[in-house]
Amino acid sequence: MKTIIEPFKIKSVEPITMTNRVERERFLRKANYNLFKLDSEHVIIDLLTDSGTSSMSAKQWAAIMQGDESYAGSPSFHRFQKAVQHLMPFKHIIPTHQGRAAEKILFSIIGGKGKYIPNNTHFDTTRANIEFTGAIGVDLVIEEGKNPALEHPFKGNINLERLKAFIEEKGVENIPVVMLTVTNNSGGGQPVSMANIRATKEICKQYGIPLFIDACRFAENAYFIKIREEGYAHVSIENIVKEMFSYADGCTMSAKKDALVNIGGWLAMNHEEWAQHARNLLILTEGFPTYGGLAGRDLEAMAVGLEEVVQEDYLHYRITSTQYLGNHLLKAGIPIVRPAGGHAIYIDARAMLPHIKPLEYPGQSLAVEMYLHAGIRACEIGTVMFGLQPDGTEKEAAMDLVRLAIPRRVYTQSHIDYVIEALTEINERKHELGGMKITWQPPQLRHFTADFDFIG
Ligand code: P71
Repeated sequence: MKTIIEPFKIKSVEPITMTNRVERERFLRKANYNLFKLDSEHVIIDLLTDSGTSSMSAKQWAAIMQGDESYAGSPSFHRFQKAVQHLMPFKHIIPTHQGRAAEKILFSIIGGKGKYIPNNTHFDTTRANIEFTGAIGVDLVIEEGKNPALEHPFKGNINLERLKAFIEEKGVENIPVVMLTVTNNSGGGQPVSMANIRATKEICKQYGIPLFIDACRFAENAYFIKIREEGYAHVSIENIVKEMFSYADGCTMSAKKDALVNIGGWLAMNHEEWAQHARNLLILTEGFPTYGGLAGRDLEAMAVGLEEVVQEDYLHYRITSTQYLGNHLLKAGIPIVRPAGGHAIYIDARAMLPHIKPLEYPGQSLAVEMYLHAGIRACEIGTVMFGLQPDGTEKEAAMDLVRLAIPRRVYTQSHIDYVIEALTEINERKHELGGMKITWQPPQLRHFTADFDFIG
């Protein structure tokens, strides 16, 4: 059979409120053309993020009822710990309420002025937590990873030569860890190959530097290894995941992605002293080490989510349905970051709307039109997000993208067909789209709260 079906039946549904263009114009004007400021009830298809937006399974909801809410030593913690260690056999598993809490704790321990943390590409919360300590985050993704139109099976790979040169230049003593983000979200949801993880570990070993994985989308990365890397076609996803983590000394995790839950995360590692220190900080900010800012029921939901996310039928559907969206957009002549990512399709708005200058925010203009035309909410990842410099000046970002992030197990193929139809129609009259301006902005992270208007 060629048709890829959702490998689940729907037991419980949430209504989508249908709106028309006139209503959406009113809602968006009220939100000052910032999609983050819309009420989600006014959105028809919400592709703002795949984080925390998954549908949980009947088995996860059942596990929630098993949650033991004891302050200390809950059996829910032990079930959670066992599920994590089954895939990622680190000695210390420290639950946190989400990914950035794990990052905050880790970098409070190992960051600081004069330190450098290399990665393929740091996600923005990771970079922000590194910089908050005075350390510097460095992106060393391969050159192919920076070219949106170029096809390469593992565009998330780190540049091994540059990593080595970087360690030599800055000195081992100034690099507390090397990181790899799987899949590379900021680089288009692109995977890292097993060979690249293994070679990164070799370099780390040579210099005595621990390797940490930003594990958010580990299962999607494992599936790409299975279908694209020689020698893995017949290896189970579980064993691919175990091999990936066998090269690492620790990980940070936002369970809001590949643990299929709405809230949760963890920090894991083998290092005894760092773990001791991390638990002390955890008690200070998140909670006791057997719940870490979560309820016992959340730990149960993560334990079941980790079993479900490595199932091959699920991953086949997940990756293939994202590719389905990407392929149809390409067929309609819409430029996207290629190949399709695991969790999202990134439209190259700068290439699609060459008549809009980067400083007039082509990505924002496209995202706004997607909402007005069809009630679809996407996220600008470009000059709005990255263009504001610390000195208050503005500069065009490396790319102007619009991310269509796909929540896990939420939308069916007809929802995706609706998105394809809407974008095809917008593309046919793309010359009508105009530039935008910012009428108010905060000093940092302006994309969340800035006000916009059309130019002219
Ligand atoms: C995404 C998010 C969620 C998000 C965060 C900030 C602004 C907008 C959206 C979160 C990630 C991530 C990676 C690779 C760490 C985090 C933080 N991604 N690493 O893509 O993608 O996790 O949200 O649980 O704190 O929409 P956290």
